[in-house]
Amino acid sequence: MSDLETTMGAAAGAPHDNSGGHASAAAAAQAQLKKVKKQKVLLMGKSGSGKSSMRSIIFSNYLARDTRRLGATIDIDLSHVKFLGNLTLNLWDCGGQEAFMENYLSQQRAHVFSNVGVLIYVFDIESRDVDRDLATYVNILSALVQYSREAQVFVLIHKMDLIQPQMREEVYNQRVSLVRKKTKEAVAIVRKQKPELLQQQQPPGTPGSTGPLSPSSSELDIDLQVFATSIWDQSLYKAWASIIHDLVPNLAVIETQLASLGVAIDADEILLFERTSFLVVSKWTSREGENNPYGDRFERMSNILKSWKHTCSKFTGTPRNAEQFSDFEYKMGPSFSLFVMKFTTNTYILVCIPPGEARFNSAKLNVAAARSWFKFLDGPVVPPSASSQMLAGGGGGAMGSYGGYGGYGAETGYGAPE
Ligand SMILES: Nc1nc2c(ncn2[C@@H]2O[C@H](COP(=O)(O)OP(=O)(O)OP(=O)(O)O)[C@@H](O)[C@H]2O)c(=O)[nH]1
Ligand SMILES: [Mg+2]
Repeated sequence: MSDLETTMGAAAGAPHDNSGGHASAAAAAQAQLKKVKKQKVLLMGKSGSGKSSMRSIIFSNYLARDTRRLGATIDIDLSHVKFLGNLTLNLWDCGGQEAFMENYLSQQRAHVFSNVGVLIYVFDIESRDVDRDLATYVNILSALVQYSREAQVFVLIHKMDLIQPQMREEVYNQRVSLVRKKTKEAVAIVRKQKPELLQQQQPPGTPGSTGPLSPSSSELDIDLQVFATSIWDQSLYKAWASIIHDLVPNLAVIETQLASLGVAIDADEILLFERTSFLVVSKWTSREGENNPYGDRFERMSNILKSWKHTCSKFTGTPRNAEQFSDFEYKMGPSFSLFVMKFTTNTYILVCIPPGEARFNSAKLNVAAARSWFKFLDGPVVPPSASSQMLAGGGGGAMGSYGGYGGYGAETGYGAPE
């Protein structure tokens, strides 16, 4: 295990790393680990398009069939979702009935569209009034660009299960090209309306501000990501994992640590899941593992594990949001072995390795031993002064530098709907 600790320590910038070049990298990594990130996420789209359904399945352990009981959202349903110890999503599920939409675009405009990190816009593929849906989308996007031009935009073409399988690709592609066209239109509208709109943005020089734009500036161009989704299959997990991926703090550190662990235990693949949603936070694949022909295996595993969790709940009589299992093993004869275990407070880890009992057992022990190097996933690390107190007389053990939930507490409820 000492080799593993050395590799992992270097990756995390652990306190016992004394080399000059590593020291600054370590300091940067440490500084990054201390941050708690809050992100305002707007979930918008026409009434009945499936926004609350998705949110309930991903974050509140609903089964797809339970969503039939959901009523229409009145105004804005605001929830604070703790995603890992150092990321909180302020999820604004905005009821999509026309009267509400008009209100967001007029009276509540600044309130709704300011400080947005991510907009998730949901289109119901079965909607009869596509033109009207697209017009609303353009209005919403214009308001977003006006108040939060750095926001990321994800469009979900939803309820794809209602389209015949052989038609899906064609229908989806048509809709995507329409959405892209309308996105450009929205950007053009905002460009035309400048510079008045720009005056309402953050003044130049404030952090995150890119300053005034020239009329020819391309900074308003939106990096749009579009996904085909349905609550009835794993596509939902693919889309939401992509949305979450860019928001996860310390991603570079997580990826480096995961790669070090993967190499140390000679794994084929490692996936790190958030414990409630089972969304993939990060993954590492060996060269051998990259030959795996199943490109959708990550979201499939999210879906399978979530279903497994629900099944455990059903047969043990425990609530669905309780922790349902700590360990899951699967040995596929001479092909591969796999285990999923509770990793840190906020995560599960899946490890896929070549077959062999000894290899399997030692990988499990090593993964358990590597836990302490991922403690930062459970909250910001304690400041260096407190950390050195913890280390006093201790000698730089793995746990020494991480302080669990330090400083992570009550929600401020930023921007609760009026
Ligand atoms: N077939 C199918 N039905 C879905 C899907 N997603 C959601 N639904 C159904 O669509 C209906 C409306 O879903 P909601 O999630 O309440 O819609 P909403 O977008 O939140 O609506 P508002 O709150 O009024 O804005 C529910 O009966 C869901 O079961 C899907 O992927 N496929
Ligand atoms: Mg709703």
